[in-house]
Amino acid sequence: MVFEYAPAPESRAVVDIRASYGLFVGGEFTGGHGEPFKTINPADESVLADVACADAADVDRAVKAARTAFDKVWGPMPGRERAKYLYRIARIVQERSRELAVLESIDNGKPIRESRDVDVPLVAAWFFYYAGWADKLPHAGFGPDPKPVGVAGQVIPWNFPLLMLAWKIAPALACGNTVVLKPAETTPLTALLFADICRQAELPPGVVNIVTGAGETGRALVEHAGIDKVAFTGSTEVGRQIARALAGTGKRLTLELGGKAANIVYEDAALDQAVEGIVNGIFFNQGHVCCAGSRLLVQESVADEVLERLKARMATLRVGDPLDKNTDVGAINSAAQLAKIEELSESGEQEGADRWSPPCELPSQGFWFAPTIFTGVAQSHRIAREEIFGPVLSVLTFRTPDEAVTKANNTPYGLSAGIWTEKGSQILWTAQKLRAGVVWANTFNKFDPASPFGGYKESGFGREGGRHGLEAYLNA
Ligand code: TXE
Repeated sequence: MVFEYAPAPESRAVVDIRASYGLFVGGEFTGGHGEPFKTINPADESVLADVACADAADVDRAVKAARTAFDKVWGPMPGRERAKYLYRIARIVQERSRELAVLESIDNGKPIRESRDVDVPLVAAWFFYYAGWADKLPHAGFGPDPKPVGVAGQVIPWNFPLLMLAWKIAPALACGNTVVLKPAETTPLTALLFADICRQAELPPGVVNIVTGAGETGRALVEHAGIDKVAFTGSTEVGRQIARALAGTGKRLTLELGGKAANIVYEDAALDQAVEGIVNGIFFNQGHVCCAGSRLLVQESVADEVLERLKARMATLRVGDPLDKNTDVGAINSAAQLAKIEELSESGEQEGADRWSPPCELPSQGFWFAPTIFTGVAQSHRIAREEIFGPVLSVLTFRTPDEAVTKANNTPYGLSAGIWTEKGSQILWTAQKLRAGVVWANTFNKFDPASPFGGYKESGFGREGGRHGLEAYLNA
């Protein structure tokens, strides 16, 4: 199947999707012993490819390949040599960026403008950034002789398939670890294209292994005795299961789980800028973002004004074909996720909140949900407490800064938050009181490889990004 994306002649990208894809183990693409599964295009429900499924024996092969590569090649290799491979991977990602972006949009449903301008450039940035660390570890305050942890088992979700892969693989490799990574079952294709990039970069076999499959494959990986460190991004529920399974095993663990971020708008904020931040905070990537600004907390005195401007802005959002470069909001990643968003939205109506969406014609095939806001939301409503992970914003109001902070912190999660005000002192006061791992001021959803990212409370523990992101992968 050939997909062509050509917004302009000079940026033509052709992606030829093979009928079937294998696992990547020990530098080779191989079959799996589990039942192959289909990955579909969520924008039209067409089948993209059959993908091999790794069972426990396949996972064992991958872990052994990673161990051999760790012991014989990658662990002993000087940091400056490892850096060369990471730089090479970063450059190939840039060279093949259009192919990666098209494949990501087809398999995930996200708009090409996001995969092309955000996801893929950040993937390259992550590899460039951690390549720069590889030869500096002994001089960076980690101790005189920091050692890699060993073999890392990494399980990632479907909302940023390539970017989550880069967040996991780049720091692990920079520190001298080898990895076995499992992408999500609804978005396995770009991880396998990345495996091809590893081959092209002549990365030694076994340093990166990709095992595809669903939860059973993930479980076999994280529970494998040959794994030294587990890194998981996904639902809080599965995070809990993994933490329980790993208790007492001595394996290192980092968890990046769900969120219910508050985006706080004070009355003195630059309102148009704040409205852009609210829209970006919840509708970027269809709201499939763990740090999405899914609760708007707006000061009562400006609430009507903000809502009016927000609705006017939402009416301009273009929902539709992910491969159209004018699209703002793409497809929901899966039927299961769509059902979850619908169910929670219905609960919002039943519990008494007011639902609003701009007029918007959704495609008849595929998984779609119109950008939606709920007003009149109480803190006790499910839509104010549970992660919806879709393009749905719950609006609450507050009178005083104390009330804003109390409401913002009234959640079991603590991944991110946003503050909109023209007063520097108000930003500092609020940021200090918020129990969230990332706090943005007068912006939202900004990511940089040098910034640590991670949560408080049920959003997990450990930090990814920056110098902090190395700590999880070093015995120092
Ligand atoms: O997550 P799962 P799902 C939230 C979001 C979403 C909900 C459910 O609210 O609606 O979770 O999404 C693998 N051992 N987030 O069901 O199941 C699985 O194959 C090991 C927030 O997709 O957690 C996939 O690769 N691995 C989140 C990965 O875990 C297991 C991103 C995530 O899937 C496993 C995604 C097991 N027992 C969902 N069971 C975020 N923090 O960004 C499943 N997996």
